[in-house]
Formats: sequence, C-alpha cells, structure tokens
Amino acid sequence: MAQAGAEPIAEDVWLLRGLADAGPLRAAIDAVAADAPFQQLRTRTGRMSVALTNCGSWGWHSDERGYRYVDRNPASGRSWPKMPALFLDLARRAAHLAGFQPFAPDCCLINRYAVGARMGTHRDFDELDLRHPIVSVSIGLPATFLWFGAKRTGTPRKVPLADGDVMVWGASARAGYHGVCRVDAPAGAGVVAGGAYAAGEPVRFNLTFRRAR
Ligand code: MD3
Ligand code: FE
Repeated sequence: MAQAGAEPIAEDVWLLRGLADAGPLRAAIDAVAADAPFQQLRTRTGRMSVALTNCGSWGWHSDERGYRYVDRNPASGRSWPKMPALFLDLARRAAHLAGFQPFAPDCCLINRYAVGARMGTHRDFDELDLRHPIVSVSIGLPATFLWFGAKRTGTPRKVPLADGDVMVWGASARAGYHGVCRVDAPAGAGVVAGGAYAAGEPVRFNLTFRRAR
C-alpha cells in the first residue's frame, strides 16, 4: 500500500511531490560527474540532446550498436562511481512510500537536460527483471513528463515535474511508453540565489534508479 502523500498518476505510477532536497543531491551529482563526466551519447540514429552519466554497479550506455548496461564507463575503462548513500536512501524511501519494497537499485542513470533538450517517446526494457520498480528524481528546471502507457499512440498524460519531485513506477507500469518535453528556458532572467542551478547554466537533472541485473 502506498502512503499518504503519494499521488496516483496512473496504474502503478506514483508522484511524491517535493520529496527530494535538491541542494545535497546537486553536490553529489557534481562529485559523480567529476569522476565520470556527462556525455551526449550516440544512438543508432543520431546523438542524444540529453547528456548523461551513471553511478552504481551498472551504467546505461548507448552507441551506434544500440543500448545496453555496462559495468565500466566506456569513456575511461573504469568502474562507474559508487552510488552515494544519499541517493540510495532516497530511492529506497521513495519506493517504500509508493508501496514497493524492498528496492535495491544497482544503477543510477543521471540525465542532464540543458534548455532545449528533450527525450523522445520510448520504453525501457534492457533491465533483466522488469518486476523491480523504477524511481526517478527531478532536480533543477521544471519539465513536462509524458506518460503514454501501453500504447505509443494517443494522448499522453502530461505530468509537470518540479525541483524535488519524485516518481515511482511499479511492475505493471514498467513496460509503458514515456518521454520528456523540450525543457524551456527559466521564466526570469535572474536565477534564484542558492537554487539548484545557482552556479552555472540553468539545467534539469533526472536521477533514474534501476535494478539492471
Ligand atoms: C517509466 N528518463 O532515462 S523519468 C530514461 O526525466 C527516462 O529523464 C526520463 O525516461 C527523465 O529512460 C523520465 C524515468 C523513467 C525511466 C524509466 C522508466 C521512467 C520510466 C521505465 C518505465 C516506465
Ligand atoms: Fe525511460
């Protein structure tokens, strides 16, 4: 059973608004990226507008050969950085609040969306056991998440995601089609002091916790 405060979005999809504290997460992302820098990977058809890196035992990777999980960063030949305790705690807490338990992610894919970046409609099915949930954490600029569900066509459910929002997908939702709309420039020219993007360009990060193997 999901706890009070978890908002149902669709069958087995839960939204936990403002669960995450972006400041400390941002610092942990910077530490991961210092070891495994963000990259805009290639796919079979082009280059992703989203830049990404990973931490944990497994990392998601794409190149002209396709998508897969790899236990080393192809850019350096080294293992991915360890998953920060802060990340693990948050992922477990979110899965628990949404009623999925226990959750032991072995991969955290970190997506970085600069203004103008988007993620086209797709499904994630490279994980070994699709019974494990997925937890995703939004940090920084807002974005609109698109949930199509079982069919790629039709009108998607649009979910506005803000800094600190966490979503959880359980078993029946794992095979669903989804995407992210192009990220807009922030409304005001002046960026809030102390915010998730206080230093540097305004961006959106998304942490996706998965059990890959
Ligand atoms: C739902 N990322 O990395 S949240 C992805 O905001 C991805 O960066 C988006 O889609 C983002 O693959 C959306 C995470 C997410 C990840 C996998 C899912 C949601 C999912 C698999 C099944 C259902
Ligand atoms: Fe996805």
